[in-house]
Amino acid sequence: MNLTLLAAFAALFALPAAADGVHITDPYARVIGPSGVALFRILNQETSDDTLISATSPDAGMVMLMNDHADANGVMKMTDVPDGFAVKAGAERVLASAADHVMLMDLTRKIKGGDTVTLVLTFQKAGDITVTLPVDNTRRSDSGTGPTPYDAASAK
Ligand SMILES: [Cu+2]
Repeated sequence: MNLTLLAAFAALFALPAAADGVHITDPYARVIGPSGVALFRILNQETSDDTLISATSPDAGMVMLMNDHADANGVMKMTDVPDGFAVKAGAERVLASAADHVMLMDLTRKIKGGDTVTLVLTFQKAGDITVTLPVDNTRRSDSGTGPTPYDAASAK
């Protein structure tokens, strides 16, 4: 049995009956040339904390969890987040363009507004959630609470 399976079994046995999954709401992406940014809300309806630990995409050569923030001199910096995005039990985390985001690099094809990109989000406990994100290069608002046709959730 590999580690992923072990983790899956451990998660299964740890899940209380009332657990209702991890939800991704109102996901969307913006692209500029060969890179893009993916934004969405993470709603953790489980009774234990979870963390988005990594992401991959068939549409990008590299995907990174990143954070924009001001450094000690007030200069905006973008750094990767090796520990991932933690979401407390029952809580919601909003990825926003000037803060937490998922960065798509080395896009594998020409992507324009109106297209969609696919992201596979890997959570420590909830496992993989595949999300289809509409590309909207003009949108600047944060992801809303949904429902939208692009919402996704962890497997039950
Ligand atoms: Cu970035």
